[in-house]
Parts: sequence; C-alpha cells; structure tokens
Amino acid sequence: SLRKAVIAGNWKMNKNRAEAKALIEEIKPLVKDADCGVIVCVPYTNLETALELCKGSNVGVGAENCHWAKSGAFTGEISADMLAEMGVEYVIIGHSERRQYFGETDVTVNQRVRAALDAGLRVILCVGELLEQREQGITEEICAMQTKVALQGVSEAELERIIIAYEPVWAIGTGKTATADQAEEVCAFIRSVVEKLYNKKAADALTIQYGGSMNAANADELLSKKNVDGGLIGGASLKAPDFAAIVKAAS
Ligand code: 3PY
Repeated sequence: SLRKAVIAGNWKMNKNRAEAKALIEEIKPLVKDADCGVIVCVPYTNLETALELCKGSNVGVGAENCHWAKSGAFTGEISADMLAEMGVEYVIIGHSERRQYFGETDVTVNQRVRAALDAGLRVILCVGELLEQREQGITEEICAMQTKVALQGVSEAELERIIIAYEPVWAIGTGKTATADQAEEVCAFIRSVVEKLYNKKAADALTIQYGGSMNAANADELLSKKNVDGGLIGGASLKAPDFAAIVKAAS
C-alpha cells in the first residue's frame, strides 16, 4: 500500500477487566516497533483500563460505538463527548453487527459519524455487503450508498479523521475471508467513490482497511494489495501473538 497501514483490533463483547489488562500488557511490547498504526477498540467497560495501560505507548484506544446525541434521555447509550472526555481517540461506527442486530441504518451511522467528528474523535467507519447482495451483483451499489450516506456533511478536513473499513458481512465471524483480489477490488472501488465525493488527493490519503476474519495466516496477502491499508481485526485481535503477527505483516 502507498499509505501507512493501520491495524485495529475489534474486541467486540469480549474480555473482562483482568483479561483486558493481561492482553494489552502482552500486546504492547510485541508491537512497540511497529511501522504501522496500532489501535485496540474495546468494550466501554475496558476503556479506562486500556487508556491507562496504553498511555505513552504507540497503541491507540478506541470504543466500538457511540450515540449521536450529546446527552439526554437515551438509557444505556454512551455519547461521543463522553468518550472524548475520557481521552478515547477512536470509535468504530456502523459495524455490520450493529447494522444487523441493533437496527443501525445508513442514516444513524451518518448521525454517529457527525457526533464523533464534532467531539474530536477519529472514526473507523464500517461498510460492506451481505452475501445475498454480493450474489445479486450489487456489492458496489451497496458500498457506494453506505459510504456516501455515512459521509454526508463531512468536510474534506474532517475526512482526515476517518478510516473506512471494508467488511464484507459474509466474512465476519464466519471464518470466511474475502480473497485478496476481492478485498482489493472493493477497497479500490470505495476509494473511487471517495474521490468523486471529494477529490483525488483526499481519496489517496484515506486509509481503507479490510475487515472480516483477517488473521495471522492471511494478513500478508491481503495487506500486499495496494488499496488495502490495514485491517480491522475481530477474533485474531483477542490473542496477542496473532494480533502482533498481523501488525508485523503491516509494518
Ligand atoms: C471480524 O473480523 O470478524 C470483524 O468483524 C472485524 O471487525
């Protein structure tokens, strides 16, 4: 890739506090010389622990979602301002599990992206097609629509705080990985969508990750592609040696 890669772990709903502490303590020395960005996105309950342990290191800390309102009667939700105030730097928005199980739509994804940017956060924005959509031949239409709606009202300057993660839904938690060519094809397509929305310079500077069962065994090939600028890592981010191997592949 032409751009510096970013490897981000998406822990999902895993790890209690003690486990989080142990995992981060194991990850830190393994990735300290990484020549790529390294981020761990952890459950809300582990953010304070992660921030404390990652302070002064090359490991950034992210949350896995945020609400779009600044505050209010939204029982159970966490605002972008609350995350920023803690010192959190990144937030994943629009992961397919949120779209599938929690009613997330392109519109609410856009609202959350706006809130995160307004709070000063950096966003890992997830887009990707379902298996039936790929089979119907509408992968590009779906990814273009998700990207365009999510970026509505986002300025070129703000785009610098966004990473897009292309995550084909059929490759998430299934153990199925897109081939490197499939990943490259869609990441390049998403970059072309961003170029049309903004310009070539902005599109060339944008980090576009692949996500969906990226692991220590397949990372090298996926990351060798010129439009794949890193990965959003599910299961393999829960084991320090595996996560570190992916970081090494990206360095
Ligand atoms: C996966 O690899 O399963 C992911 O969902 C990464 O976000």
